[in-house]
Amino acid sequence: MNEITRIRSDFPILQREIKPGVPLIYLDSAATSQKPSLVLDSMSEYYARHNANIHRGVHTLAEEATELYEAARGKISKFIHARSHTEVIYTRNTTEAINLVAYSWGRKFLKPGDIVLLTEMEHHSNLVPWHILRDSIGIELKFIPVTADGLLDMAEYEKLLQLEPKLVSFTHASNVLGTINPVQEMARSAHRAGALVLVDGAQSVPHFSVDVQQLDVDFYAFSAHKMLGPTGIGALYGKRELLEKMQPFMGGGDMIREVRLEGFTANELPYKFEAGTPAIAEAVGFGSAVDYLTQIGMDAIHQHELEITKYAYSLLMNLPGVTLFGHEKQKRGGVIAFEVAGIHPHDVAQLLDSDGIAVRAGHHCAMPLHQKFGIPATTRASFYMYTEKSEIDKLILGLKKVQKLFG
Ligand code: C6P
Repeated sequence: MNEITRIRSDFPILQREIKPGVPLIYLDSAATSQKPSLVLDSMSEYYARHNANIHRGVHTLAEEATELYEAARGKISKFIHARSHTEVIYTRNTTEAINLVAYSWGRKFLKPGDIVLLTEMEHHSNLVPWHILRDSIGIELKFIPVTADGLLDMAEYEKLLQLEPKLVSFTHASNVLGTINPVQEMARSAHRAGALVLVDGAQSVPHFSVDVQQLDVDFYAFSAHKMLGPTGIGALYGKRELLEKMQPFMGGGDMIREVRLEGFTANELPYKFEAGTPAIAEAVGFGSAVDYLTQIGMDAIHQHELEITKYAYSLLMNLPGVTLFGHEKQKRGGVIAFEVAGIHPHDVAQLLDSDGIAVRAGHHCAMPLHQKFGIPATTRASFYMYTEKSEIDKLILGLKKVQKLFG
């Protein structure tokens, strides 16, 4: 059995047929990844043997559940190379992690007229929280432009830094262009200009090794469901000294040390930001996802995806009538968004689905980026550790069939 066949056998859903005789070809991992048995089994085992509420009981199950929940945090912290597990806050997803920073840091430390610097390639989850903050406290938003070939305009970035923004917030990897941004270099420049740095890691942590200390970012947000884990849980990494100074995000149980009728004292990190009963089984699944990724090795995963992406890019590029977005030669992540001349992306995706091929069509929650390129929508194929070259071949055949059908 070769490595990819062995990996695929760990994912029950990859054995599925979409209809009799039509196997699933899952090319939508940027939307959400599939889950290996290790993750599914750990969650089912948690409910079958250890289910209880955490941090609240002294009985055996409560202690076991708490231990599992915190052990998962430890694994996640190690995975992204945080200094301490206290710098890893569980959130619902990347979106909530970014909203947490906008609310808990932004509302406390930003004043009217302060600048937050974003980019034109952001997902809505790194745009709208800042729009909301602008509308409520009067901050100003500026955007690093995207070049015609899908990279951030670094010269323009350096100029925008002269405006002394308080925060630079940008994606590590674009979910449309596949661009991998130079985080370390950008963070260095931002810090030199006196700004903090928030990175949206939704499309990076799942695909290559991330070291938040080496990158020297202040905040880093990601979701479990894109990295083999369950939906409903994600994480925010934050430097301890910043998290300490921020106001709580939501109020309720677990995030307090003491409550009086007149007020409360916030709990220590990371609990200060985790109000109410959290997603416990999901945290356990998140921890198992990290175990699985570590076992395969992030460098091996990245290498496989680079190869698959290069293969897909070269075949798609040579398909007449197909236009690809993003940089051709730049090392890029495993997503390729494209247009098929004269055919709406939804029709492309629907017809591919009849051959069992799952791709995404639409603006991929990056409407401003699509507007920039003057198109309402694209079709997007995205890859992961379990994607095989034969699946790319089937995508190409599927696209030729779509083109033939539309004449
Ligand atoms: N992009 C896609 O199909 P959540 O939904 O919070 O887990 O992740 C949001 C998010 C943030 N940043 C980037 C770069 C993303 O790609 C995503 C999710 C999915 O592209 C769903 S829209």
